[in-house]
Amino acid sequence: MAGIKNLEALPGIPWEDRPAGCHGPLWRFSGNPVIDRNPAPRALRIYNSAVVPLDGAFAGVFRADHRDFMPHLHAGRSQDGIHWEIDPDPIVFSDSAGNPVNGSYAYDPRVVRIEDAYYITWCADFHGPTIGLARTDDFRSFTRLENALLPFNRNGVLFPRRFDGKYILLSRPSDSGHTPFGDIFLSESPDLCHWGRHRHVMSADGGWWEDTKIGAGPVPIETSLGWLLFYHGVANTCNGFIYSLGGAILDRDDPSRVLWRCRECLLTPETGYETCGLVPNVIFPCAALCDPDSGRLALYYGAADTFTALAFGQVDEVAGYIRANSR
Ligand code: BMA
Repeated sequence: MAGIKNLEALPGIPWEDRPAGCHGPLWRFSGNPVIDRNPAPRALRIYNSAVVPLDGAFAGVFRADHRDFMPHLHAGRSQDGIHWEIDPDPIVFSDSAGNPVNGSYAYDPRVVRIEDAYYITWCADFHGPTIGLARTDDFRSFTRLENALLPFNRNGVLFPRRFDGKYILLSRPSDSGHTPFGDIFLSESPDLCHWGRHRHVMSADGGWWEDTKIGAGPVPIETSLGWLLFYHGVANTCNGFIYSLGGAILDRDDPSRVLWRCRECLLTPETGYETCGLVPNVIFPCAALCDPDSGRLALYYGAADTFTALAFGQVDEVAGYIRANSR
């Protein structure tokens, strides 16, 4: 059994029982997509977005592609984690002196609670894509911190607690375009400003489904077995990239050590909202909610760079599946 550690109870987690005939460790929500096309006046699409529990309900930071195709981050709120009210305008980030410091684009956010604050990491514009970092307490005002890393980098994901006082960040060094390579690395910081002691975690050297690049997805989930990490794994085909969902378990004390990595993908694009959209065949996980009492998991993912969708599972079953099918 993989018991969930260091998370508060979440009895209101979105949930639907496993449908008959589903044999994998995860199943899709029958109400998908939870965010459809044209979800806000300025947004054509919302996908690759992050949600967290907040004050008995849910809050999130959403990737909203505006009508000129430029991605921006919008805040949003929900009572049930399924029906979302998205702010009409992008988040305005301020520096510590209160001056606005938005860049030209912002996409693929993750949100993590560490102690008493929420931190957002995203792909920010700094002479090319790199990892932006901001803090909020209420999802209404947001303070921008220093960018974590140099360009080019994407898929920055913070762990939800410190290790010996140090913050830990996963990231995926990349190029400035639609990167045809990519491994997951780890960096640590004493203050969320200075990053170092970089370590390699995993390479895109798995099976055919993930032989092009990989990138960390939601904030890792601490279990008694280790850190449950969902990630996207990318295959290249004559018709372009295919993004599937993978799973691994990292050592609890040293998360640069991979204990188990599933040799199969856990979900691959197969339903209409995953195979048909702006970019077909993309499952891009960015957030996971867990209830430690029931072991329930609700995984949020972007589908086909167009929709936001939900999948469900039981944490101990998923972790057991990864371990049993480890490469
Ligand atoms: C990646 C990022 C993601 C996107 C994916 C598939 O490089 O740009 O935002 O979902 O490609 O297009």
